[in-house]
Amino acid sequence: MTLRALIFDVDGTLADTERDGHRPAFNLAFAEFGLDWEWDIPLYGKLLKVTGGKERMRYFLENFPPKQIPAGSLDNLITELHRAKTRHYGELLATGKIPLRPGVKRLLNEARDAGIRLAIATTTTPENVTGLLRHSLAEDAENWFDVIAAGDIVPAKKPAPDIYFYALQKLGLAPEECLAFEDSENGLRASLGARLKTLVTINNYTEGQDFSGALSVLSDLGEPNTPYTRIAGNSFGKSHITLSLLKSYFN
Ligand code: XBP
Ligand code: MG
Repeated sequence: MTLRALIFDVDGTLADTERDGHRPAFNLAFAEFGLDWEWDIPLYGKLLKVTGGKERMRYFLENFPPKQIPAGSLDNLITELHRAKTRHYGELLATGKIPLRPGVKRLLNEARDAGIRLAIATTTTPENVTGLLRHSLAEDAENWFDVIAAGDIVPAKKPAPDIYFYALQKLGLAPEECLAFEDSENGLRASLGARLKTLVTINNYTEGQDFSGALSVLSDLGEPNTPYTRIAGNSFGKSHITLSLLKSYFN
């Protein structure tokens, strides 16, 4: 089969959004609602077990119950908190201080030049994706992607494969024609569940997770002058991931 499309996860893969983007945005939303909940860096690492911001808040309340839980409908509270969190996250993105990870822009440009299609498969909201693309990649970057599969468009979030099935269906491609990029075990379970070859680039929150089944596990995509570090799998003997290298998986 020929490689026809690259499908990217967003959080942790395109950019290190979790620690310095989503986490502070949740905390700003909690403060806005007069809640003394505070998700510090280690706690957030535990909460990342669950994908989806609304689902994560529910998991927090059930497993790390704070002293202060307002009366009334928790579902409504979570919906409103998530709306506020998404606004704060958008404002953080607009500062342009959340850069893309090494090699991401280079590889996206290379794929576009070669006519390889691009797609997104993420559990975060569509506006968070377009905000990141606009502020960290290019003003028109939303149009670089044929499909942006995001958020509640499928009911079951990663590690369920549904968001990848959705992206494949919209692309009109078979999994054998695509390659996925992920940073987390939950993400990898989702992409492998959709039978996608997957390359993993880790970050501080996901190092040490189980990445069995990945093509390769790397520190990042690398750049010509700042090579990636190989954690597992094929090292290719290269410093950075290129399209021709990815195509070698399809021969
Ligand atoms: C990302 C997530 C998201 C973000 C927060 O997972 O789990 O929930 O942390 O985004 P993945 P929302 O990278 O596997 O897609 O608050 O918009 O859900
Ligand atoms: Mg991710």
